[in-house]
Amino acid sequence: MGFFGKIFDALKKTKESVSSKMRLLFSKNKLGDEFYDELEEILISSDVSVVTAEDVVEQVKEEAIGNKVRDEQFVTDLLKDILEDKLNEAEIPEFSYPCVIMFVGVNGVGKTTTIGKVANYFVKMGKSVTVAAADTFRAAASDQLSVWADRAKVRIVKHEEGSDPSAVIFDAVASAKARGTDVLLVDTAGRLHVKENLMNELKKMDRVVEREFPQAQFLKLLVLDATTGQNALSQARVFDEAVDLDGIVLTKLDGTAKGGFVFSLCGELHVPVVFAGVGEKMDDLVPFDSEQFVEGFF
Ligand SMILES: Nc1nc2c(ncn2[C@@H]2O[C@H](COP(=O)(O)OP(=O)(O)OP(=O)(O)O)[C@@H](O)[C@H]2O)c(=O)[nH]1
Ligand SMILES: [Mg+2]
Repeated sequence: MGFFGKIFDALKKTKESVSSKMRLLFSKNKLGDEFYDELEEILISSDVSVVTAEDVVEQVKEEAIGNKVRDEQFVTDLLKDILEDKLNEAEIPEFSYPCVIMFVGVNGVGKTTTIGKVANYFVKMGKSVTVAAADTFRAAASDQLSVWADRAKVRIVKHEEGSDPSAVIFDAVASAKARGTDVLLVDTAGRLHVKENLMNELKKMDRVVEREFPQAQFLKLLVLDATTGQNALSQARVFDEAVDLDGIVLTKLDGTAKGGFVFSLCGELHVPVVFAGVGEKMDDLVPFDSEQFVEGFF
């Protein structure tokens, strides 16, 4: 791991792309309308949404004019501060125990892998963990989760393929309550956010936890593939409407050059990023760090 940490290292591709454009911009332009237009374009090209890019550049403009300073370092530092403020607009929830965390998201974003990593994260903190295989839809989904449960050395509750996911959650909650488990992690089937029946199924699962385990902290985390870019925002909006998200896990940060949508997630949707996945192995997960993310961004 490098000096700044895993999030910083994972953003290498993003940083290369944004930094070279920034260098070019500073080399040819004085601060002025053209400069700010190009700055906005650079942000948008790394998947910052138009709304957020406009807002950020407007703030840079105001500060820079007010301070009558025109040097590169000043503008860069200013930009970093403003971007970090965007990330901090959504507050990361603190875990309290017992706690149930349900992982939702579209197909293949990394939900099951993330549960393996998060299980390991809590085990290392000395917590007891159970995972629930409520993806009863995809063939062998529970086998995949079993492999992760073995690796992290945690219990798994599972039913037969094709059974009702809410019934799995019901049993897993009963078992967690009976054993005094600290953390229950629920895997769910990948679902397209545009499929209404699948989103309704999610609401049903949500209600089971609310009803059966009111004394637990209940967090719903959306798993987003960081290589998706701005489409991730519309996924987040729809899942947030369906189950009221508490946070995001950003996966595949190690392969993306499109991390800019994260500023809009926090700044426009006010949903915080809780964890970041930076590889395929069990230890490749870190609590999100906004300062590191901004430093890694450019
Ligand atoms: N590079 C990288 N790969 C990841 C990361 N997280 C998950 N993956 C890979 O993404 C692929 C899909 O992961 P899964 O965990 O099966 O995704 P899922 O969301 O459970 O998929 P479905 O259950 O089919 O919806 C696997 O090949 C993982 O190894 C990450 O942080 N970095
Ligand atoms: Mg899965």
